[in-house]
Amino acid sequence: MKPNVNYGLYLITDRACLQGKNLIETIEEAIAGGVTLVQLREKDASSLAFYEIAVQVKALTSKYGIPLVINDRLDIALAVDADGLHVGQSDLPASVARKVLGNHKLLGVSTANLEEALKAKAEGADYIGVGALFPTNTKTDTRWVTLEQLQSIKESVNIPVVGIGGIQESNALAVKETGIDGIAVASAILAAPSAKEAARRLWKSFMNA
Ligand code: TZP
Ligand code: MG
Repeated sequence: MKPNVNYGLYLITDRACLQGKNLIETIEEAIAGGVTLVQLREKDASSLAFYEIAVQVKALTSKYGIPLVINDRLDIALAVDADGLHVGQSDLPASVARKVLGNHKLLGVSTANLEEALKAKAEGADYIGVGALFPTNTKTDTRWVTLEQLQSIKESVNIPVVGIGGIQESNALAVKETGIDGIAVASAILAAPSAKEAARRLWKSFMNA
């Protein structure tokens, strides 16, 4: 069944941010700090490695009752019975992903302008990610979206919108003021000395403002 999703504090995993820390332990800490949704994003893993880590992350998110979305890989999302899939503009088309996933799984699409946002919705996206909003080392091939553009996309597309790219405690309030539904964060949580504390502070900045 498609879960009822709180998009407020959306954790995106990235091994490069971990600086040797254990991925599963760090995700668990982040969940303890208030993360509401996890996207497993493995850019360099073999299919076997991605599958094996996805099984572990699924067990963890199920334990805490939090949805798990798999980045890029429809096969892995289905194989581990994840709650959904997230695709970018160069991945499997959203319409195809929706057809294979059926209507009971979440589908998210990365977008950087209104045209892409409306197309994603028309093709069956449950939510869109919009960015990059601020400078980030986590993804280098980014397109830029201003907070004004983000607000205008949110006002024009009536599905949940999650902001992404360089979001941290210092800018979370400005992002919230655009009226969007959540913040997607990798480094500000995963690379922090305490993922739990970093998530807790972001949660307060965005959800409690
Ligand atoms: N897509 C656009 S920016 C980005 C992705 C995956 C990276 C987000 O990571 P961070 O560390 O929160 O900037
Ligand atoms: Mg992708």
